[in-house]
Amino acid sequence: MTMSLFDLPGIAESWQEPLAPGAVILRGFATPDETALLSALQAVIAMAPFRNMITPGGFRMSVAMTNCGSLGWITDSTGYRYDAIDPLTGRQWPQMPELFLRLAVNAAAQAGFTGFVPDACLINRYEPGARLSLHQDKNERDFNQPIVSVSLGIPAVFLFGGLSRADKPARIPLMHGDVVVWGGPARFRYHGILPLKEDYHPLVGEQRINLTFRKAG
Ligand code: MD6
Ligand code: FE
Repeated sequence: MTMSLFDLPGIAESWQEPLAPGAVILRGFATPDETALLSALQAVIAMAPFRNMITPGGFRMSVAMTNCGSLGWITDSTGYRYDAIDPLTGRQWPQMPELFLRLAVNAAAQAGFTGFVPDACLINRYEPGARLSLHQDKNERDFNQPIVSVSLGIPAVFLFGGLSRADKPARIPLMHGDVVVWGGPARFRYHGILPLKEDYHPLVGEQRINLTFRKAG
């Protein structure tokens, strides 16, 4: 019998691409779980629908968001923060699906961050034209903890800058199944997403879903 490398589940279809000190792309890491991830996502958004939040500056975000886990990231006219209650429903955010947690823990470990246990999963939905302007992630309590970011659906161009907003960002394509793990010296790098181009993904349709896992509290 001849066995191809690509018959080895969980190994050959995923590879690491260093992005910067403290940041790595695990290409295709989430692909083996794509179907189960998307059905768990459906259950979450049935309880906590996507919505376009308002920035402290008064702008409606083009990216629609929701959360799962014990804490959720929100923005409104008073600022950015994590909260245990979904302001839209008045209830706690849905529990983080066990598969989400396992994927995030395994991705972090693969990147060298052992002991990462996220309590927050921010779920972003990009439709064509939606974008995320350059920002730093600074609302979490423990900056020694990394962030794990999972891309599903149509491709996006990730802007990956430096520690100053003025640093010219690199443009990194992120595809369905890619996972970025980001911490240590990369934790405060500016980053964003260019306006999404129209495209179609057979499982996800004309959109990109991003899951970002954090230890927020
Ligand atoms: C996105 N991601 O990929 C937006 N933040 O849709 C982020 O803002 C992000 O991917 C911190 C670490 C990784 C990320
Ligand atoms: Fe971010």
